[in-house]
This record gives sequence, structure tokens and C-alpha cells, in this order.
Amino acid sequence: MSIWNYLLPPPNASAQGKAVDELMLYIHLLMLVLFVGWLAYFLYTVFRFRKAKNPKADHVGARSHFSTYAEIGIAAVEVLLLLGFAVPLWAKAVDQFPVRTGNPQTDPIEIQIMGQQFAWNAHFAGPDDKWGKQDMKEASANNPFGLVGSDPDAKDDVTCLREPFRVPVNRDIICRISSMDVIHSFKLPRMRVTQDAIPGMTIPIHFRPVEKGSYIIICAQLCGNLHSTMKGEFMVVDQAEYDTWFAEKAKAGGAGASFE
Ligand SMILES: [Cu+2]
Repeated sequence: MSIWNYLLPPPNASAQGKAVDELMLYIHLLMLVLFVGWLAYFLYTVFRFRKAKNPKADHVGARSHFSTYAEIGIAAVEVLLLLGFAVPLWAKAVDQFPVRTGNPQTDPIEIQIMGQQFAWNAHFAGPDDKWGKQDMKEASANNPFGLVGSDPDAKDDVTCLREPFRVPVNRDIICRISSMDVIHSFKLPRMRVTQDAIPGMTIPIHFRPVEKGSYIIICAQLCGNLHSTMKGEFMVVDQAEYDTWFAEKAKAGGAGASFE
């Protein structure tokens, strides 16, 4: 095992992960430039204003207006960076969700994710593509999504409570993330996905796995005594394998039946 295994993130397995890794690299390079630049400036001032050459303190300070103009210039560049680059990039990379076209073989897979001390749960709409009715009053440790068992749409819903779930490879995945107790954070290191799970809020994220395998979900927000054990697992499999698994889970009575 080389030292890079400890210093670098695990290999990327999602379509958008490369861009995230590049962003990390650019941020670190920028920090390196700033660090070297400021350090050089600091050393210069230490030398330039040394006691031997400046026995008496100057209480007036700078007399030119250069620093004022420099600050206005920096502020202008920052506004340009924010409005010209950051906001449009966010709109493109984060807010632009994969859309449904009505083709069940290519449409994004939508999953509700519920953080719960100390595990992850997943909920799919089931083969009928209709989410079962959910009621907060029904929610309990064994029914974290608050599914109403008597609702016909809930009968075929697929829930994976504290157990691995599956998704097909090369398909867009939309996760709607929430929590039933405290703030957790849904982190898929191999997919370069991290999103806080906040009680009372449902926050959507999307990614596309491009490599088959079994992946770990961790909690990236200190959430209690057993935070460090809060792990989940999901498997990225072939479409056919996913279809078989999904049909099997839906038939098993999934969500609706098990809570009645
Ligand atoms: Cu947690």
C-alpha cells in the first residue's frame, strides 16, 4: 500500500466524480499559490520593516491610495467570480436534474433515503411507479418512511430498511434525502456525493454510477454515540439483475404489507 492510498480519495465510480476531483485539485493548487504568495509577502515585510532599519515607529502609515484601489479591484474580481462563474456553474452542475422521458429503461431511478440513528434506509416507488401514501404519524423505527400500509399504492413499494439496496449501472440516480431524528450526512465516497440529511427537509441529489460493485454509504455528520458505525451499502448491478431484484422485492410485499 503506497502513501497515496491514504492521501487520495478512493477511485471514482460515478459519471460526475471526475469533475469533483478536478475541482478539489484546482482548489488545492489555488491554496498553494495563495500560501506561497502570502508567505513570501510576510517574509518581505519582516525583512523590509526590520528594527535595524526602522528604529522609530511611523504612526502615519501608507500615504498612497494604492491599497484602497487594490481592495476595490479585489472585490470586483470576487463579484465577477461569484456571478460569472460560481452561480452559473451551480445551476448547471447541481440544479439541473436528469428529467424523466417516460421510458422506464432510461428514466432516472428515484429513491427516498432516510437517515436514522444509526443506519440508512431506502424507499422506491415500486413497479407501479407510484409512491405509497406517507404520513408522519405512521413513522416509527420499523417504518421510517411513515408508509400507510392500507394505501394501495404502497403495496408494491420497495423499502430496504437497514439493508443494502441496488441500482442499475449507467443510469441516473436521484436520491431524496431526509432524516427521522437528528442531522446526518449521506456520503458516498466512491460516487463523490455528500449531502446533509436534515429532519423536516427533503433534499434531492443526483449522480450516475458507471462501475458495477458494492459501495459503502457513511454518515459524514457527527450524529450520536454510534455515529462511527452508521454505515449502509448499495450495489451497482446490471440492469437485468436490478430488474430481477426489484420485482422480487416488490412481490415480497415490500413496504405496505410489512407494516400492517
Ligand atoms: Cu448519522
